[in-house]
Amino acid sequence: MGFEGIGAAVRRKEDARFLAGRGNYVDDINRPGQVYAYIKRSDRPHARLKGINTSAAAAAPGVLAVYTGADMAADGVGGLPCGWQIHNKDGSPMAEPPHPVLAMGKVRHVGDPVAVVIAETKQQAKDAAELLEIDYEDLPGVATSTDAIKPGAPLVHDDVPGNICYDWHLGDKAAVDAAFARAKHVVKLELTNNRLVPNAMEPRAAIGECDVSGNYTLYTTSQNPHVIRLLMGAFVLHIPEHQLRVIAPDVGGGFGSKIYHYAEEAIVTWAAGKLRRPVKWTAERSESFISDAQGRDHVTTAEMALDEQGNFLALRVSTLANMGAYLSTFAPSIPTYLYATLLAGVYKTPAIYAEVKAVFTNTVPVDAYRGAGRPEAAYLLERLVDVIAHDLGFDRIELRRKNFIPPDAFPYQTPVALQYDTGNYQMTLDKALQAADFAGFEERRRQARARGKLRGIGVSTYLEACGIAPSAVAGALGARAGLYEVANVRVNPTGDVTVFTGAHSHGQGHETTFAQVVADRLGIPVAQVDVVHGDTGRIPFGMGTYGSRSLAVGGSAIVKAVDKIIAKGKRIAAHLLEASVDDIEFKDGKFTVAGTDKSKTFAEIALTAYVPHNYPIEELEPGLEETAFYDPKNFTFPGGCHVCEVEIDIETGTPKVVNFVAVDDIGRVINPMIVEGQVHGGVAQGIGQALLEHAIYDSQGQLLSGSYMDYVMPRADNLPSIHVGTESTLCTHNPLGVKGVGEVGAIGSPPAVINAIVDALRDYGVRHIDMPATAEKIWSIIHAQQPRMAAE
Ligand code: MCN
Repeated sequence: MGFEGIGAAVRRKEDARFLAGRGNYVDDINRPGQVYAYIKRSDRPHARLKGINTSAAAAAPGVLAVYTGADMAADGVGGLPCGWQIHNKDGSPMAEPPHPVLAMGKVRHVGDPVAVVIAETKQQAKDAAELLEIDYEDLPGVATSTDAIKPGAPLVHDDVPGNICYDWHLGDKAAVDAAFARAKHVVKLELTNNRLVPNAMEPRAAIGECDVSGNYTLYTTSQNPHVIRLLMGAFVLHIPEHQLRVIAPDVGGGFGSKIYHYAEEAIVTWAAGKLRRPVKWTAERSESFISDAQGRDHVTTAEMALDEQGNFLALRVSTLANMGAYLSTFAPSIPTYLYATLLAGVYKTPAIYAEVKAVFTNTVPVDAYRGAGRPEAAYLLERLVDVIAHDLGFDRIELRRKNFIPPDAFPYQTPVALQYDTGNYQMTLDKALQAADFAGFEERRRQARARGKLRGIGVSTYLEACGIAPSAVAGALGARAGLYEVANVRVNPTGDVTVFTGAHSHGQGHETTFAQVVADRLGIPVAQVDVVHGDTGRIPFGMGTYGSRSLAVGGSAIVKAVDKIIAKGKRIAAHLLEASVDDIEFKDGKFTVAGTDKSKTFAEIALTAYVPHNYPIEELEPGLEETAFYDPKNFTFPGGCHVCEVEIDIETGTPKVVNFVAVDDIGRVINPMIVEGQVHGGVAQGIGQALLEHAIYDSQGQLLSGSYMDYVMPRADNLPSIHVGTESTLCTHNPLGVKGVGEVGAIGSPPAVINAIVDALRDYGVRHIDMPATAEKIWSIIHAQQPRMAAE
């Protein structure tokens, strides 16, 4: 056995089953007597629901039941709750309209669930749903946030005037106004952050089950089963938590879209109770496009005030955030506390003021998608810095260096609430520029031109906050739940270990990295540590996985629990070795009396704990199992530099990423191979957002890019070989010194890509191009005018 502890590139334990097709996903699970749900969804963006005739569908072969919103209301089923409350500028709470599980009175987006048909087979349920007679009265719809706030725009919710969910702000407006008044330069940029469809590899699925005693089990594709149990049990179905078990087994990716409590989970659980048969639902891919929460969708105006030398004096930001038709579980927090608080980025801008209006539209609800708020902030800043350099003639690298928070300024208090603990932005920039051979770029540009290609290079120096979050801070900011994490570490009598974690792994490799953390601390092989997650019946509690929190928060809870195990082990060893507990040292899996060769192995201590023939039974309970909660003092603040090099084909406008370098400071690295994979995945999604992906609605709210024919996912040939480097400044407030990595790729990369595209098009007078920078958009720019270069 080679070194397997912290820092070792241990191969993923979970791949033994995943690579052999032996995963156990929700759709792989079939319960005895199981029946199938098909959900009839609105095919129109906005309509009054005048009536639903279910009789033909109910009489169709194999059908057990057809339910509508009225049936659920009659049973006292509540609406889907929102987990975060934002307050308006005047202190009043945000508009929080009801979100019925099945539509009541109106449908508000394409995909809004209208009725559920339950039948013996999936096909029977689907066929019967065709027989539902739904009497809709179409209403005018509205799809964009800019249209939704226009006077006279259709109201998505009759009692939400102007479609405004909230009008919120952060920062010191007076200081910003004063800085703008005295500034030598002001540079303004308007930009949109395109709407995305998460597209996890495994579509969502759920099975509800109810036994004779009224005990419910829900199998679901969730990133946080305990939160689903809490929300669904307490607010929607009113099932006591001890009678509701939620299991999220293997989950094939989530990227945020599986955090939330969705209608289908409540539907199958409730229907299982009514029918006393297990009820299964699995989304079809096209259904996922209109029923999974989508991501981003910001329209922003940003202005920077600068002095003559290019020092940033103040930043003013105004953003419209499209919430979609209803508030998804975390949605209100994304364009506020996960976005505006990040607007300092890596820069020492002294004054910042941001206003955010969240707006309802007739579109699919929007919520956190990989990065959640932080990509929007990083994109805004890193585009703005390049535009400043362009407009005022500064060197884009020197402008960044000049405005960086210097390495000796930490801890650094930003003007937008966050206090960064550590970072070194000069270092990551230097390493990335070197790895990308930035200095040699102009020669590559020249060579490309000779081949008929336009070549550009783009840099982004981003920062993010993750490892969500200190509960007290989150609570003060409107979170309705705590954000700690829980670990239970059970040492079995023979010295192997089972770790029960409240985090959930759905691609991140926790079974391996968490085992490494434990193995490292206990001096035992990784194979001796089993990590259990995703089952409220086995794990004490948990807040789940999102916001790149699992290692920093969940891993820290594991460390705390392991440290309690070691402390107890020392007391047992002291008894066995007839020494004082203060003299016992624990190292490399052995408890030793300091300065002697008297020792006991970890396995011997474990066995003694369970077979207490010679044990301090008066002072110590037998067994070796500990639970710990960890509530972080602060977020962690990964930052770094991404450099992207593109080539554009002049004939077709097709952009190709030819080189990508990501140098990220993620604190101490547990498993470099997994980290590299996480960065690769994030960068792939960032390149997808920058060049290809776009959820496009027509003006009324009909989704036009609702399948893979129209919504372009990045494919292998859109991606270069990605160079990943990690440079560390250690997090100062968690015991591992780690920062999160799960989202950095998706946060740092989009501005690097767009900066590279704009750089490639510099001879065409391009100042900005909105994402996605498709071949069509680029072709239009190239062919709309002659390049300045050619004209000169
Ligand atoms: N890690 C490490 N050293 C560090 C930081 C992390 O070895 N310094 C390891 C961790 O132990 C873990 C992995 O890297 O195995 C990711 O850790 P972390 O940054 O804590 O992120 P989470 O585990 O909380 O995962 C959430 C994050 C988010 S928010 C999204 S979105 C996302 C992502 O992870 N969704 C993913 N990566 C994904 N990867 C896959 N395959 N599928 C998804 O849905």
